[in-house]
Amino acid sequence: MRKDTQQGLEPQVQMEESEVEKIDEIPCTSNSSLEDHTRDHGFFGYVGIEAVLDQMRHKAMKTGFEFNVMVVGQSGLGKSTLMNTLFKSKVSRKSCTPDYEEKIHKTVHLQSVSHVIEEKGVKMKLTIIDTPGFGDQINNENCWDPIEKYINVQYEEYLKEELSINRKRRIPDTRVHCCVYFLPPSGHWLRPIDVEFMKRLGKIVNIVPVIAKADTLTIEERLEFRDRIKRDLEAYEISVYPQKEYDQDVEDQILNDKIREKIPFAVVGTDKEHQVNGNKILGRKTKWGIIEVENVAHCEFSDLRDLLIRSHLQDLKDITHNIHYETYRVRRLNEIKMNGIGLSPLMLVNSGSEKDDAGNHV
Ligand SMILES: Nc1nc2c(ncn2[C@@H]2O[C@H](COP(=O)(O)OP(=O)(O)OP(=O)(O)O)[C@@H](O)[C@H]2O)c(=O)[nH]1
Ligand SMILES: [Mg+2]
Repeated sequence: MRKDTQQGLEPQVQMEESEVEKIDEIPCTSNSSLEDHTRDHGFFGYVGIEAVLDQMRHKAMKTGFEFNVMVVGQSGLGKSTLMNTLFKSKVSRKSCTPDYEEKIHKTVHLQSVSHVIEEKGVKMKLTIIDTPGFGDQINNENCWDPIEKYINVQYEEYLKEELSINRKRRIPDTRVHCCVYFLPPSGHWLRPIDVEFMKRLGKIVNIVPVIAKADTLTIEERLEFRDRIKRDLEAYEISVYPQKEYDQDVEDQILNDKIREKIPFAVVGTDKEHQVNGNKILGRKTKWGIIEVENVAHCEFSDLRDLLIRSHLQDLKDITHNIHYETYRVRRLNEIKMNGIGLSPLMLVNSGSEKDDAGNHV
Protein backbone atom coordinates (compact mmCIF):
# COMPACT_ATOMS: atom_id res chain seq x y z
CA MET A 1 0.00 0.00 0.00
CA ARG A 2 1.04 3.55 -0.51
CA LYS A 3 2.65 5.02 2.50
CA ASP A 4 2.16 8.75 1.78
CA THR A 5 -0.24 10.43 4.06
CA GLN A 6 -2.47 13.28 3.17
CA GLN A 7 -4.30 16.16 4.80
CA GLY A 8 -5.11 15.70 8.42
CA LEU A 9 -2.10 13.54 9.06
CA GLU A 10 1.50 14.50 9.55
CA PRO A 11 3.50 14.23 6.34
CA GLN A 12 5.87 11.33 6.35
CA VAL A 13 9.54 12.23 6.13
CA GLN A 14 11.08 10.32 3.25
CA MET A 15 14.81 9.71 3.47
CA GLU A 16 17.21 7.88 1.23
CA GLU A 17 18.89 4.89 2.88
CA SER A 18 22.27 6.62 2.66
CA GLU A 19 20.96 9.77 4.36
CA VAL A 20 19.57 7.91 7.31
CA GLU A 21 21.81 8.11 10.30
CA LYS A 22 21.35 4.78 11.99
CA ILE A 23 20.77 4.95 15.68
CA ASP A 24 21.40 1.84 17.75
CA GLU A 25 18.32 -0.24 18.13
CA ILE A 26 17.38 -0.67 21.72
CA PRO A 27 14.96 -3.09 23.20
CA CYS A 28 11.80 -1.26 24.12
CA THR A 29 10.38 -2.82 27.26
CA SER A 30 8.93 -0.16 29.48
CA ASN A 31 8.93 3.58 29.84
CA SER A 32 11.27 3.56 32.79
CA SER A 33 13.85 1.44 30.99
CA LEU A 34 13.59 3.78 28.03
CA GLU A 35 14.26 6.76 30.24
CA ASP A 36 17.19 5.01 31.84
CA HIS A 37 18.54 4.12 28.45
CA THR A 38 18.16 7.66 27.17
CA ARG A 39 20.00 8.96 30.20
CA ASP A 40 22.73 6.36 29.80
CA HIS A 41 23.21 7.11 26.11
CA GLY A 42 23.43 10.83 26.75
CA PHE A 43 23.16 13.23 23.86
CA PHE A 44 24.04 10.77 21.07
CA GLY A 45 21.98 7.88 22.33
CA TYR A 46 18.33 7.09 21.93
CA VAL A 47 16.34 10.13 20.85
CA GLY A 48 12.89 8.55 20.60
CA ILE A 49 12.14 9.07 16.89
CA GLU A 50 9.80 6.12 16.95
CA ALA A 51 7.49 8.11 19.25
CA VAL A 52 6.43 10.05 16.17
CA LEU A 53 4.24 7.07 15.28
CA ASP A 54 2.32 7.48 18.52
CA GLN A 55 1.99 11.18 17.86
CA MET A 56 0.66 10.55 14.36
CA ARG A 57 -1.76 7.95 15.66
CA HIS A 58 -2.95 10.24 18.42
CA LYS A 59 -3.45 13.11 16.01
CA ALA A 60 -5.22 10.95 13.44
CA MET A 61 -7.52 9.61 16.14
CA LYS A 62 -8.39 13.10 17.27
CA THR A 63 -9.03 14.40 13.77
CA GLY A 64 -10.78 11.30 12.45
CA PHE A 65 -11.14 10.26 8.84
CA GLU A 66 -13.43 11.20 6.03
CA PHE A 67 -14.09 8.61 3.40
CA ASN A 68 -16.41 9.10 0.44
CA VAL A 69 -17.66 6.30 -1.78
CA MET A 70 -19.90 6.74 -4.82
CA VAL A 71 -22.12 4.05 -6.34
CA VAL A 72 -22.73 4.22 -10.09
CA GLY A 73 -24.42 1.97 -12.65
CA GLN A 74 -27.51 1.12 -14.60
CA SER A 75 -30.90 1.50 -12.96
CA GLY A 76 -32.17 -1.34 -10.76
CA LEU A 77 -28.84 -3.10 -10.19
CA GLY A 78 -29.03 -2.74 -6.42
CA LYS A 79 -26.87 0.36 -5.81
CA SER A 80 -29.07 1.84 -3.09
CA THR A 81 -29.53 -1.60 -1.54
CA LEU A 82 -25.78 -2.22 -1.39
CA MET A 83 -25.27 1.18 0.16
CA ASN A 84 -27.64 0.17 2.96
CA THR A 85 -25.94 -3.22 3.22
CA LEU A 86 -22.66 -1.45 3.87
CA PHE A 87 -24.14 0.65 6.66
CA LYS A 88 -25.94 -2.31 8.18
CA SER A 89 -23.08 -4.78 7.88
CA LYS A 90 -20.40 -5.42 10.47
CA VAL A 91 -18.63 -2.18 9.72
CA SER A 92 -21.29 -0.21 11.48
CA ARG A 93 -23.70 -2.56 13.19
CA LYS A 94 -22.23 -2.01 16.60
CA SER A 95 -21.46 1.65 16.29
CA CYS A 96 -24.54 3.15 14.71
CA THR A 97 -28.09 2.20 14.05
CA PRO A 98 -29.16 3.75 10.78
CA ASP A 99 -32.86 4.12 10.28
CA TYR A 100 -33.30 2.36 6.98
CA GLU A 101 -36.36 0.26 7.55
CA GLU A 102 -38.41 1.97 4.91
CA LYS A 103 -38.58 0.53 1.39
CA ILE A 104 -35.85 1.53 -1.02
CA HIS A 105 -37.21 3.62 -3.85
CA LYS A 106 -35.81 4.33 -7.25
CA THR A 107 -33.09 6.94 -6.91
CA VAL A 108 -33.93 10.06 -8.90
CA HIS A 109 -31.44 12.58 -7.49
CA LEU A 110 -27.82 12.30 -6.63
CA GLN A 111 -27.81 12.14 -2.83
CA SER A 112 -25.33 11.40 -0.10
CA VAL A 113 -25.73 9.72 3.27
CA SER A 114 -23.10 9.99 6.01
CA HIS A 115 -22.52 8.15 9.24
CA VAL A 116 -19.81 8.60 11.78
CA ILE A 117 -18.53 5.16 12.63
CA GLU A 118 -16.40 4.71 15.70
CA GLU A 119 -14.25 1.71 16.46
CA LYS A 120 -11.68 1.51 19.24
CA GLY A 121 -11.62 5.28 19.57
CA VAL A 122 -11.05 5.90 15.84
CA LYS A 123 -13.76 7.95 14.19
CA MET A 124 -14.56 7.69 10.51
CA LYS A 125 -17.15 9.69 8.66
CA LEU A 126 -18.30 7.36 5.91
CA THR A 127 -20.28 9.08 3.18
CA ILE A 128 -21.94 7.18 0.39
CA ILE A 129 -23.05 9.10 -2.65
CA ASP A 130 -25.96 7.34 -4.30
CA THR A 131 -26.59 8.20 -7.94
CA PRO A 132 -29.65 7.71 -10.14
CA GLY A 133 -29.25 4.71 -12.42
CA PHE A 134 -28.87 5.26 -16.13
CA GLY A 135 -30.29 3.24 -18.99
CA ASP A 136 -33.95 4.25 -18.64
CA GLN A 137 -33.82 6.86 -21.37
CA ILE A 138 -34.05 6.01 -25.07
CA ASN A 139 -30.96 8.08 -25.62
CA ASN A 140 -28.33 7.40 -22.98
CA GLU A 141 -25.75 9.63 -24.58
CA ASN A 142 -23.79 11.67 -22.06
CA CYS A 143 -25.40 9.92 -19.11
CA TRP A 144 -21.98 10.18 -17.42
CA ASP A 145 -22.10 14.00 -17.46
CA PRO A 146 -23.75 14.54 -14.02
CA ILE A 147 -21.40 12.03 -12.39
CA GLU A 148 -18.26 13.55 -13.94
CA LYS A 149 -19.52 16.98 -13.03
CA TYR A 150 -20.11 16.03 -9.41
CA ILE A 151 -16.61 14.57 -9.07
CA ASN A 152 -15.01 17.63 -10.63
CA VAL A 153 -17.05 20.05 -8.53
CA GLN A 154 -15.62 18.39 -5.40
CA TYR A 155 -12.06 18.84 -6.75
CA GLU A 156 -12.84 22.46 -7.58
CA GLU A 157 -14.14 23.07 -4.06
CA TYR A 158 -11.00 21.59 -2.57
CA LEU A 159 -8.76 23.62 -4.88
CA LYS A 160 -10.66 26.78 -4.09
CA GLU A 161 -10.14 26.18 -0.39
CA GLU A 162 -6.43 25.38 -0.87
CA LEU A 163 -5.89 28.61 -2.78
CA SER A 164 -7.92 30.75 -0.46
CA ILE A 165 -5.91 33.31 1.54
CA ASN A 166 -7.72 32.46 4.74
CA ARG A 167 -7.78 28.76 4.13
CA LYS A 168 -9.04 26.40 6.77
CA ARG A 169 -6.44 24.50 8.72
CA ARG A 170 -8.13 21.31 7.72
CA ILE A 171 -9.91 21.39 4.39
CA PRO A 172 -13.22 19.51 4.42
CA ASP A 173 -12.79 16.61 2.04
CA THR A 174 -15.83 15.86 -0.10
CA ARG A 175 -13.80 14.39 -2.96
CA VAL A 176 -14.92 10.96 -4.18
CA HIS A 177 -12.28 8.50 -3.00
CA CYS A 178 -13.79 5.48 -4.69
CA CYS A 179 -16.48 4.83 -7.25
CA VAL A 180 -18.10 1.40 -7.10
CA TYR A 181 -19.30 0.67 -10.63
CA PHE A 182 -22.15 -1.84 -10.96
CA LEU A 183 -22.14 -4.24 -13.91
CA PRO A 184 -25.34 -6.10 -14.83
CA PRO A 185 -25.08 -9.89 -14.28
CA SER A 186 -25.59 -10.58 -17.97
CA GLY A 187 -22.91 -13.26 -18.22
CA HIS A 188 -21.88 -11.73 -21.57
CA TRP A 189 -19.27 -9.06 -22.27
CA LEU A 190 -19.01 -5.45 -21.20
CA ARG A 191 -21.62 -3.30 -22.90
CA PRO A 192 -20.48 -0.24 -24.90
CA ILE A 193 -22.12 2.04 -22.33
CA ASP A 194 -20.16 0.46 -19.46
CA VAL A 195 -16.94 0.67 -21.47
CA GLU A 196 -17.47 4.34 -22.22
CA PHE A 197 -18.56 5.17 -18.68
CA MET A 198 -15.66 3.40 -16.98
CA LYS A 199 -13.11 4.71 -19.47
CA ARG A 200 -14.13 8.26 -18.62
CA LEU A 201 -14.43 7.75 -14.89
CA GLY A 202 -11.16 5.82 -14.65
CA LYS A 203 -9.32 9.00 -15.63
CA ILE A 204 -10.69 11.05 -12.75
CA VAL A 205 -11.49 8.67 -9.90
CA ASN A 206 -10.63 5.23 -8.47
CA ILE A 207 -13.11 2.73 -9.90
CA VAL A 208 -13.89 -0.63 -8.34
CA PRO A 209 -16.19 -2.60 -10.68
CA VAL A 210 -18.58 -5.15 -9.17
CA ILE A 211 -20.89 -7.78 -10.65
CA ALA A 212 -24.29 -6.80 -9.28
CA LYS A 213 -26.97 -9.26 -8.11
CA ALA A 214 -24.46 -12.09 -8.22
CA ASP A 215 -27.05 -14.44 -6.72
CA THR A 216 -28.59 -14.66 -10.19
CA LEU A 217 -25.49 -16.39 -11.60
CA THR A 218 -24.26 -19.94 -11.04
CA ILE A 219 -20.71 -20.40 -9.76
CA GLU A 220 -19.40 -21.29 -13.25
CA GLU A 221 -21.25 -18.37 -14.84
CA ARG A 222 -19.74 -16.02 -12.26
CA LEU A 223 -16.20 -17.19 -12.92
CA GLU A 224 -16.59 -17.10 -16.66
CA PHE A 225 -18.19 -13.66 -16.59
CA ARG A 226 -15.42 -12.32 -14.38
CA ASP A 227 -12.86 -13.65 -16.81
CA ARG A 228 -14.55 -11.97 -19.75
CA ILE A 229 -14.81 -8.67 -17.94
CA LYS A 230 -11.14 -8.82 -17.04
CA ARG A 231 -10.22 -9.40 -20.68
CA ASP A 232 -12.47 -6.53 -21.77
CA LEU A 233 -11.02 -4.15 -19.17
CA GLU A 234 -7.59 -4.92 -20.51
CA ALA A 235 -8.58 -4.69 -24.17
CA TYR A 236 -10.27 -1.32 -23.69
CA GLU A 237 -7.48 -0.07 -21.43
CA ILE A 238 -9.85 0.81 -18.62
CA SER A 239 -8.03 1.81 -15.48
CA VAL A 240 -9.53 0.20 -12.40
CA TYR A 241 -8.36 0.21 -8.80
CA PRO A 242 -5.82 -0.96 -7.61
CA GLN A 243 -3.87 0.36 -10.58
CA LYS A 244 -0.67 -1.57 -11.30
CA GLU A 245 1.35 1.54 -11.98
CA TYR A 246 0.81 2.84 -8.45
CA ASP A 247 2.08 -0.25 -6.62
CA GLN A 248 4.99 1.12 -4.63
CA ASP A 249 6.98 -2.01 -3.92
CA VAL A 250 6.96 -5.79 -4.24
CA GLU A 251 4.91 -6.16 -1.07
CA ASP A 252 2.24 -3.89 -2.55
CA GLN A 253 2.33 -5.77 -5.78
CA ILE A 254 1.81 -9.16 -4.14
CA LEU A 255 -1.10 -7.89 -2.06
CA ASN A 256 -2.72 -6.02 -4.93
CA ASP A 257 -2.26 -8.88 -7.41
CA LYS A 258 -4.47 -10.99 -5.15
CA ILE A 259 -7.13 -8.29 -5.21
CA ARG A 260 -6.81 -7.77 -8.97
CA GLU A 261 -7.47 -11.50 -9.34
CA LYS A 262 -10.82 -11.12 -7.60
CA ILE A 263 -11.99 -7.93 -9.31
CA PRO A 264 -14.79 -7.46 -10.29
CA PHE A 265 -16.21 -8.71 -6.98
CA ALA A 266 -19.46 -10.60 -7.32
CA VAL A 267 -21.73 -8.94 -4.77
CA VAL A 268 -25.18 -9.43 -3.31
CA GLY A 269 -26.98 -6.72 -1.39
CA THR A 270 -29.86 -6.57 1.06
CA ASP A 271 -31.10 -4.51 3.96
CA LYS A 272 -33.02 -7.36 5.59
CA GLU A 273 -31.84 -9.26 8.63
CA HIS A 274 -32.82 -12.88 9.39
CA GLN A 275 -32.38 -15.19 12.36
CA VAL A 276 -30.08 -18.08 11.51
CA ASN A 277 -29.11 -20.44 14.36
CA GLY A 278 -29.90 -17.73 16.85
CA ASN A 279 -27.75 -15.15 15.06
CA LYS A 280 -28.93 -12.13 13.17
CA ILE A 281 -27.54 -12.18 9.65
CA LEU A 282 -27.98 -9.98 6.60
CA GLY A 283 -29.38 -12.07 3.81
CA ARG A 284 -31.78 -12.54 0.91
CA LYS A 285 -34.43 -15.11 1.69
CA THR A 286 -35.35 -17.27 -1.27
CA LYS A 287 -37.46 -20.42 -1.64
CA TRP A 288 -34.35 -22.56 -1.51
CA GLY A 289 -32.59 -20.85 1.40
CA ILE A 290 -30.97 -17.67 2.62
CA ILE A 291 -28.16 -16.05 0.66
CA GLU A 292 -25.92 -14.67 3.37
CA VAL A 293 -24.43 -11.40 2.24
CA GLU A 294 -21.49 -11.45 4.64
CA ASN A 295 -20.70 -15.12 4.12
CA VAL A 296 -17.61 -15.44 1.91
CA ALA A 297 -18.88 -18.77 0.61
CA HIS A 298 -21.97 -17.04 -0.79
CA CYS A 299 -20.69 -13.82 -2.32
CA GLU A 300 -17.85 -11.29 -2.25
CA PHE A 301 -19.51 -8.42 -0.45
CA SER A 302 -17.08 -8.85 2.47
CA ASP A 303 -14.12 -8.61 0.09
CA LEU A 304 -15.45 -5.34 -1.25
CA ARG A 305 -16.06 -3.99 2.25
CA ASP A 306 -12.61 -5.07 3.43
CA LEU A 307 -10.94 -3.43 0.45
CA LEU A 308 -12.79 -0.19 0.99
CA ILE A 309 -12.58 0.04 4.74
CA ARG A 310 -10.08 -2.34 6.20
CA SER A 311 -7.14 -2.67 3.84
CA HIS A 312 -7.11 0.12 1.25
CA LEU A 313 -8.93 3.12 2.69
CA GLN A 314 -5.81 5.26 3.11
CA ASP A 315 -4.44 4.13 -0.24
CA LEU A 316 -7.67 5.12 -1.98
CA LYS A 317 -7.45 8.52 -0.33
CA ASP A 318 -3.79 8.91 -1.23
CA ILE A 319 -4.33 8.05 -4.89
CA THR A 320 -7.29 10.43 -5.00
CA HIS A 321 -5.15 13.21 -3.54
CA ASN A 322 -1.82 12.52 -5.22
CA ILE A 323 -2.98 11.39 -8.65
CA HIS A 324 -6.56 12.32 -9.53
CA TYR A 325 -6.82 15.60 -7.64
CA GLU A 326 -3.28 16.52 -8.64
CA THR A 327 -4.13 16.02 -12.33
CA TYR A 328 -7.20 18.21 -11.91
CA ARG A 329 -5.24 20.86 -10.00
CA VAL A 330 -2.46 21.08 -12.62
CA ARG A 331 -4.98 21.32 -15.44
CA ARG A 332 -7.00 24.05 -13.72
CA LEU A 333 -3.97 26.11 -12.75
CA ASN A 334 -2.63 25.84 -16.31
CA GLU A 335 -5.96 26.95 -17.69
CA ILE A 336 -5.97 29.94 -15.40
CA LYS A 337 -2.36 30.79 -16.26
CA MET A 338 -2.93 30.46 -20.01
CA ASN A 339 -5.93 32.69 -19.89
CA GLY A 340 -3.82 35.21 -18.00
CA ILE A 341 -6.58 35.91 -15.59
CA GLY A 342 -4.91 35.18 -12.28
CA LEU A 343 -6.50 33.12 -9.58
CA SER A 344 -9.40 35.32 -8.66
CA PRO A 345 -11.82 34.11 -11.38
CA LEU A 346 -11.52 30.61 -9.95
CA MET A 347 -12.52 31.98 -6.57
CA LEU A 348 -15.31 33.94 -8.16
CA VAL A 349 -16.66 30.85 -9.89
CA ASN A 350 -17.30 29.35 -6.48
CA SER A 351 -17.57 32.17 -4.04
CA GLY A 352 -21.03 33.19 -3.09
CA SER A 353 -22.67 30.44 -5.10
CA GLU A 354 -24.97 27.93 -3.51
CA LYS A 355 -25.02 24.21 -4.02
CA ASP A 356 -27.87 21.91 -4.93
CA ASP A 357 -28.32 18.31 -3.67
CA ALA A 358 -25.69 17.12 -6.09
CA GLY A 359 -23.13 19.57 -4.84
CA ASN A 360 -23.34 21.49 -8.14
CA HIS A 361 -23.20 25.24 -8.03
CA VAL A 362 -26.41 26.98 -8.88
N1 LIG B 1 -31.51 -10.70 -6.63
C1 LIG B 1 -31.05 -9.57 -6.14
N2 LIG B 1 -31.83 -8.49 -6.08
C2 LIG B 1 -31.33 -7.35 -5.57
C3 LIG B 1 -29.99 -7.26 -5.09
N3 LIG B 1 -29.79 -6.01 -4.63
C4 LIG B 1 -30.94 -5.34 -4.80
N4 LIG B 1 -31.89 -6.14 -5.36
C5 LIG B 1 -33.25 -5.76 -5.71
O1 LIG B 1 -33.22 -5.00 -6.91
C6 LIG B 1 -34.21 -3.98 -6.90
C7 LIG B 1 -33.58 -2.60 -7.19
O2 LIG B 1 -32.71 -2.28 -6.13
P1 LIG B 1 -32.17 -0.79 -5.90
O3 LIG B 1 -31.23 -0.86 -4.77
O4 LIG B 1 -33.30 0.18 -5.80
O5 LIG B 1 -31.41 -0.55 -7.28
P2 LIG B 1 -30.70 0.81 -7.76
O6 LIG B 1 -29.52 0.39 -8.54
O7 LIG B 1 -30.48 1.73 -6.64
O8 LIG B 1 -31.79 1.39 -8.76
P3 LIG B 1 -31.95 2.94 -9.24
O9 LIG B 1 -32.16 3.77 -8.02
O10 LIG B 1 -33.11 2.93 -10.16
O11 LIG B 1 -30.71 3.28 -9.97
C8 LIG B 1 -34.88 -4.08 -5.54
O12 LIG B 1 -36.07 -4.81 -5.68
C9 LIG B 1 -33.87 -4.83 -4.69
O13 LIG B 1 -34.51 -5.58 -3.65
C10 LIG B 1 -29.18 -8.44 -5.17
O14 LIG B 1 -28.01 -8.45 -4.79
N5 LIG B 1 -29.76 -9.55 -5.71
MG1 LIG C 1 -31.06 3.63 -6.26
